[in-house]
Amino acid sequence: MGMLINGSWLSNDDAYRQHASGEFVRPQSAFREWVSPEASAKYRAQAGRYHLYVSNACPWAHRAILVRAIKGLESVISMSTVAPETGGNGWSFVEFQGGDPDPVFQAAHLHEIYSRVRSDYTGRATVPVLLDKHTGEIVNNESSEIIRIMNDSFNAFSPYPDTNLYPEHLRTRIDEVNEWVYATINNGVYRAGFATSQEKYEEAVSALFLSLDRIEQLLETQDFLCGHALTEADLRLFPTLIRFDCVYYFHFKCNIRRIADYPRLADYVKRLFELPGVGRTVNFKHIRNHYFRSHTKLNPSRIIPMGPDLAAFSYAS
Ligand SMILES: N[C@@H](CCC(=O)N[C@@H](CS)C(=O)NCC(=O)O)C(=O)O
Repeated sequence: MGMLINGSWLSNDDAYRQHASGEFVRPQSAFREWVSPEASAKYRAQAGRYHLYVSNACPWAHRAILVRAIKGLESVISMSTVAPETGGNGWSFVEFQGGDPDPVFQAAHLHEIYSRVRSDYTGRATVPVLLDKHTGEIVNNESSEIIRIMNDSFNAFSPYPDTNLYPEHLRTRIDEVNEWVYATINNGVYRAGFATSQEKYEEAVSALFLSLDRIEQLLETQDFLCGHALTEADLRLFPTLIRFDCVYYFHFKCNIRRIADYPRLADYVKRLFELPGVGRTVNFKHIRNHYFRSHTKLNPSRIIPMGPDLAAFSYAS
């Protein structure tokens, strides 16, 4: 995939990705500024000022795509998607099929935007990215924060200002759920898939299925992860669940059970999929293309499996 070292692109970054124990460890995101509704803020919430770079394949970017849709911010925050496949240049706008051209800098690859914004940047060129078109700066590249920015700071422009995905009275509960869902499910599937030791793989898969079992049980008495209302906790879980049976089960060897084997979880995914605006955020073509054609160590033939049948997740466009 490659990464930036002091502003220069290194296309083979194996030495930086491998961890001696065989464990996959996700690096921290580097850009952590905030957009605020305050008139005096450096990054003030304004319609048309910010751009979101996403990949339709990426579960972290999917969180941002979902919150943008649910808050009705499509005409307020512009968005473009990178091509689903990645190669030695990482995420690209032009190299592979299926991406949008970069509407802001006309860059060919996402890493060019990172090094342009910070000329000595060392780290990965990840999606999602929230960019300020006025200053040309990256405001934030951490999905868990980008979704809070969109939930809180753009209410003056949102047709749904009362939709609050992180309400005060549920914060402790949401934070607590997010913590174990992130560690064992969102990042857990990657810890399983990218483990290079049997022990670390088994650790990740065991924790993953304990958490899925736990959610199956939770859903016996409640409709959503934190009770009877939709919160950001559900929108952080959904991107992993919708990719599970078609990618993670097989590609990341998370194959103890499918989501389809859990009656309540399966129903929960379908209910979330059918919420207004959600179905059209799911792009199985990009999802399959990305994982099966980009991770050549896991799938050297780059053949995309035909199954499973995803007819249940079609939507009227
Ligand atoms: N913590 C980040 C993680 C983002 C992330 O890892 N995105 C992946 C795509 S699924 C990426 O762009 N990876 C490129 C790389 O690691 O070089 C977030 O939640 O926003």
